[in-house]
Order: sequence, then C-alpha cells, then structure tokens
Amino acid sequence: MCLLSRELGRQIGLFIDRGGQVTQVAVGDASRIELPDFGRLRASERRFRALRFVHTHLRSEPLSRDDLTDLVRLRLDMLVAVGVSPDGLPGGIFYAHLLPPSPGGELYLQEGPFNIGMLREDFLALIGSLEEEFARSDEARPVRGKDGRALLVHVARSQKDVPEAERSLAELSELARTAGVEVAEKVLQVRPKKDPLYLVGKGKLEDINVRAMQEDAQVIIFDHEIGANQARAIAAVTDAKVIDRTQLILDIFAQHAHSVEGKLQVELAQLKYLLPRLGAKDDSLSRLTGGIGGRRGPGETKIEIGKRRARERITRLEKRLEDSARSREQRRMKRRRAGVPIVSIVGYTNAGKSTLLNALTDSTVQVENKLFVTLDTASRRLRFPREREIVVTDTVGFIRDLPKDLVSAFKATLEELADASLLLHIIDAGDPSRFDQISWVERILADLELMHIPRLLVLNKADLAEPDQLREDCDRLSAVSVSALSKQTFAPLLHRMEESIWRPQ
Ligand SMILES: Nc1nc2c(ncn2[C@@H]2O[C@H](COP(=O)(O)OP(=O)(O)OP(=O)(O)O)[C@@H](O)[C@H]2O)c(=O)[nH]1
Ligand SMILES: [Mg+2]
Repeated sequence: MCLLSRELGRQIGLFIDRGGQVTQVAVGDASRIELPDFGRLRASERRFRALRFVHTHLRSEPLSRDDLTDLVRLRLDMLVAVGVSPDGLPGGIFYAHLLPPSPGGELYLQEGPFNIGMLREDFLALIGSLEEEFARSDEARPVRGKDGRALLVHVARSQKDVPEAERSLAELSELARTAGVEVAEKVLQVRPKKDPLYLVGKGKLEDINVRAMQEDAQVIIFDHEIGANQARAIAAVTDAKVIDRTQLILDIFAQHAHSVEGKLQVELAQLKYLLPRLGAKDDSLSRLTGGIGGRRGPGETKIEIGKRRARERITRLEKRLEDSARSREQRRMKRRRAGVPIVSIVGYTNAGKSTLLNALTDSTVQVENKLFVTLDTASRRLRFPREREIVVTDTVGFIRDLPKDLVSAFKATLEELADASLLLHIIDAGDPSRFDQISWVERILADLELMHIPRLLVLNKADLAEPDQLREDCDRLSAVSVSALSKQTFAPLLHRMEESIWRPQ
C-alpha cells in the first residue's frame, strides 16, 4: 500500500472487516479520500460498523478533521492513517476510535505516532471492550423527552445582532419544548453572510454534526428557513434529522389541531411547505420532511408522498376548506344580524389570550404555558350591566415570521376577525421582547387588512411585570394593564371596552 501510494501520489485506503477480509478499496488524491456512503447507522444505536478503515497519508501526520468526521459519521470500528516515507516505506501510524459518551467528554481518542513494529494492540479485544462500554453507558442514559433531543442553530450577521439572535434562540427553545423536544444545546454563529448551501459554513456544520452525536441529539433545528437545495446539502453532511423553524411550528400545529377544520388547515400548510421540496430522488429528503420523530401530519399526509399526489391533495383540501368557509360565512351572517358586538382577542402566542377569555366569560378554554395551544377560535358571551352583551372570541396566537403558508391556510379562521368591533391586543407585559412582539402582531394584522378595526392594547401578566416599567409602558402605548389570573384587575379593561363599543350611542 505504501509503495503504491508513493508511486501514485495518492492516498489509498482499505476497509477491513472483523474477520480480517478487505471488503472495499478506496483511492483518493494527495490529501484526502472520499469515503463511500454506507447508508446510515443511527447514532442512538450503540453499534459500530464492524469495519475498520486503514489508509495512507503521504506525510506522517495525524488524522485530519475529515478523517475524524468520517470515523464519527460512519461509526467505524477504527480509523488508521499510515504515513508513507519518501522511499515508500510505512512511517508514523496514527489511529482513532470512538469513545463512549461521557459528560462533556471527547467523542474519539486518537493515538500515535507509532512505528509499525510498535503496534501490539489486540484490535478485536479493544473493539469488544469498547462495545461493552457503549452498551453499559446506554443503560445509564437518562430518559429523554418523548421526541428526543435537538441542537438549535442560529446565524447572526454581526456581533451587534447577537442579543437579538439570543432572544430568537430562546423563542426557538420554547417552540422545541412545546413540540416535545428537549434542547441539548444552542449554537450561535456570527457570519456576515449565510453560506448559500450550509447556512453555517461547511466546517461549522461538521462541528455541529459531531456535537449532535456527542449529545445524542437526533434533530438539528435551524432558526432560519431552509430551502430544498440547502436541505439536501446539509443532509449529506449529517445523519441527524434536519428541520427549520417553520417545520417546527407546523409540527406543533399538527399536534394541537383538534377541530376538523383545524386539521385540514394544518395539513394544507404542511403540504404547501413540502411541495417545492419534493421530487428529489434522494432518500435523505425523507429526513427533511414530515414531523419530528417520524410523526405524520394530522391528515393522511405521508412523508413519502409524491409531487403529483401532493398537488391533488392540496386541491382537495382547498375545496373542503372552501365548503366549510361557506357554512362559516352563514354563521357569521346570522351573528351579524343578531347585532351582538364582537370583541376578538389577538396577540402573540402565549400572551395569555385564552386565560383572559376564560376569566372574562367564566369559561374553560384550554390554557397552557406552551406556544400555540389555541388553534381554533372559541366564542363566548360576556354580559355588561344594563342588559348589554358582547361575544368575545379567542384566536390562534401570532409569532414573528409566521410562515406564509400557515397564514394562508388559516385565512378562513382569521377572516372572522373582520367582524369584530374591537380587537383586544394582548401583550405579555413581562416579556423583554414585548415591543418586538407588538410590531409583529401589528404587521400580521396589517397583512390581514384588519388595522382599521379599533384596537385596545392590554398589557397582561401585570403580576409579573416591574410596576414602574408597567406604568411607563401603559402611558407610552395608551394601554390598560390586567392580570388575567385575577379578576380584581379587570375594572379598567371592562370600562375601556364598554366605552369603545358603545360610545357612538
Ligand atoms: N403570571 C401570570 N401568568 C399568566 C397570566 N395570564 C396567563 N398566564 C399564563 O400564561 C400561559 C399562557 O396562557 P394562555 O392563556 O394559554 O396563552 P395564549 O395567549 O392563549 O397562548 P396560545 O393559545 O398558546 O397562543 C399560561 O401558563 C397561563 O397560566 C397572568 O396574568 N399572570
Ligand atoms: Mg390560547
């Protein structure tokens, strides 16, 4: 091997099985070898490939980062580099093998240089004991969130954008938690321009891949939209499932959709997101689509769905949604004729909209400290003094960069907002991002052409806010403050509502 390598000026490598048989030969260039793709062993399966890879290096130098990434990626038994001396004799030998997970520990151990006469290690005994150790550490592994662990990745343009990036990552963590995914680590990279293929640079992505394996994370979630080409390029580097923020949100929506219409809307949004990403022969695409943990959409959407079927299904879903929009329109007409004023609660997700609806109207809409708990509108009656009555409706929460497909899928539900005589815009008064959140909500309201409806800003969770700050915010926004948890705080809100609804009379 060494002689041939020297003659050719190329690296040569052998895959050797545990019986000592050479199963494949690979030839590279002077500085690296592209290893064949063997299909995937899941990192969580604590097995080795039962193959070692022995290759030449034209200089006696340690294993390169590519080598070590291959070791981890392919879960090889061992990766060996044999240096070649100028006269074609074996020089320094380096080898590396995987290490069982340890807290913050290294993923592999590299040893060397050895000269060939010094190699006394009993390879089979070594690999046998390593496999035992892996099995033991597997038993000791803590229980994971039901859909596994994830690494979150965000690219910030400059140091100046880091605080904003951190807030965005914090929100992404909340989304992951809501989806049932445990966050293993957050990765923030500063680079002036996103890499056109890998978003982070390729080297950084390889590091992230190694971290994912180290952390036993099966999912990598990017805080940015990933296009079809990017998804494919990224999938070639990592074995983890790769999804973007939109898919995570879609996944949450799929879990939270209860009504027939809600499910149709979410499935439509998922298909619209998938469609441009379908059609590649690459099997890796199945890891880029569909929900976390192999979950499917709420409807019959299969991850393997073909482009044509997806298009047909979209048409069918749109048709069914149109039908339900018609009956919804009839209900709206009836309500309009009855002349009962409608007050719609809107706001950023988790601001406390449903809690407020419940407290105002003594009802029991589901409330949870998670994002996007409410997907279906719920309407309840609220009686004011002097026999006056209104209907209060709760709506799906909004979020920054709400996926376009999701907005359009929910258009029918959101159209009801047009009937409101007043919008209560609920804000989490204690959230450091509250002003950003307000402008995101207003941007979405503008997209929905609802800005002409009178709006009342309500700073909720007053109990969690700093009192001085709260007073300042109230003045600045001419908002009222409440704590949806205690009805004693409602008087100013009820007063302003009454004033706004019945002032004309
Ligand atoms: N401390 C405090 N917590 C509140 C208040 N209002 C709501 N919460 C909590 O905030 C969390 C979210 O409340 P929800 O009413 O589900 O919020 P939402 O706006 O309907 O959220 P989505 O439907 O998920 O968009 C829950 O854990 C509530 O108990 C409040 O005034 N004070
Ligand atoms: Mg809600």
